[in-house]
Amino acid sequence: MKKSQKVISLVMLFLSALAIEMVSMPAFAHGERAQMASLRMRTINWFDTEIFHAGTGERFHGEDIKMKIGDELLIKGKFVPSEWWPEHVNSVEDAVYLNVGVPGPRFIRIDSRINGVPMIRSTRLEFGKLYEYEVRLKARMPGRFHAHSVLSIEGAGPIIGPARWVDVTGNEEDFENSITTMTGDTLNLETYGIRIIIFWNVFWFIVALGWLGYWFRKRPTVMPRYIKTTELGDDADSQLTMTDMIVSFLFFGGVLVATATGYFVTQQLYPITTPLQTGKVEVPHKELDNSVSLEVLDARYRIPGRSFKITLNVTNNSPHPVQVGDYMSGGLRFINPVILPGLTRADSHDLLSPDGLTVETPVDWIQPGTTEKITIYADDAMWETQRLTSLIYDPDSRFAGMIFFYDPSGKHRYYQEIGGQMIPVFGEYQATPSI
Ligand SMILES: [Cu+2]
Repeated sequence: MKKSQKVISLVMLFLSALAIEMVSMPAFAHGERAQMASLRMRTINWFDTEIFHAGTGERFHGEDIKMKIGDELLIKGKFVPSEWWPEHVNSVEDAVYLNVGVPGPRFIRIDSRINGVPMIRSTRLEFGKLYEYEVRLKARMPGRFHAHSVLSIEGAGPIIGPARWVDVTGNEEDFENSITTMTGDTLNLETYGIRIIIFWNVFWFIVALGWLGYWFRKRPTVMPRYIKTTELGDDADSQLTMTDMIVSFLFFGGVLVATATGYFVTQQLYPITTPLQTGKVEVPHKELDNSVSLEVLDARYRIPGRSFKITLNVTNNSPHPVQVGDYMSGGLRFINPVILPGLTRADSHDLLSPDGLTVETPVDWIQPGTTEKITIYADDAMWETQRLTSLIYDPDSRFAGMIFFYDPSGKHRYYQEIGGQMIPVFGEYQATPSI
């Protein structure tokens, strides 16, 4: 290589290292916004999410949740798999696993449940039904993490729910993870079996190196050998010497002996074992309360105003007068401050718009037994900053979300999923003909 070429390649190397460094700067988010709008709006409707320190019950409103190594974090909430689930995304009816999104094994999961059923294994869910979940974690490593609830759906990937920043301090050495087995032994899961794992990995690595080393030593391999065998045709076997045969036989015999020895020794040391359980667990679902029913008449998204307008008929069959308090879609929550005043964001990443919802209604409260036509406007720059406006580029312009009604005392709440066709509007709402 010439000197100039060397300099050029060094510069290139430096530049690519710099580029990698730049794109891998500390991540303050991890792809929440990268998922398609339709995936976030029309897959899992997460709501009532609460993430807090399980020991002290502290919410740490407006700041990170502060924890020490060994402290427990509780994530709980509700979700409804959308009735408007996109056609191209695999369904929750196949296999779903309740998970938590944190970068690596920063926590251990102590318990996780959907509608009270332990979620050690996967399950199936149904569209339009209500599920309550709970995940209990124990802090294992220090650091600052964005802890999400996640549903991992077979074929569709992880669908992430809301998150809170969790700040874990303390010494990693202090972490304890001991369990008592059914046979009464106490095991430290952090170190249990680690020696034997290292032994077998090193053992097979050496065997593999020896095998490759034998075939690659001195003589021409890979392409030259391939060409030679092709040329020789039926006589290709003549390439193998007697030594090759003996060495191969020794390797083969050795591998068999090692595997069998490993098996018998393990049987001797651990006579009682159970295989990993892989079946699916059935979860009973809950029905949504249909006391307040709705019919979407029209839904429009006004692009310049980042404003979403839904006109709907609301029929109140509940015993209380009700009005819309909030609307949630794609993880964003728009609040009607007339009904729910004084709400503030839990932290700077909370996707809450405390006054993002305006309700145009002929009556302050929709009385029991009546039907009213109302219009709600969900307006906030978050539509843009959370990249949900890309919804209008989807081949099927559809939306979904959860709408929440409250009675005047605030004690009764009714909620439904709403969804349907969404029409983009490029000017003012009035400028478009009504449908
Ligand atoms: Cu996050």
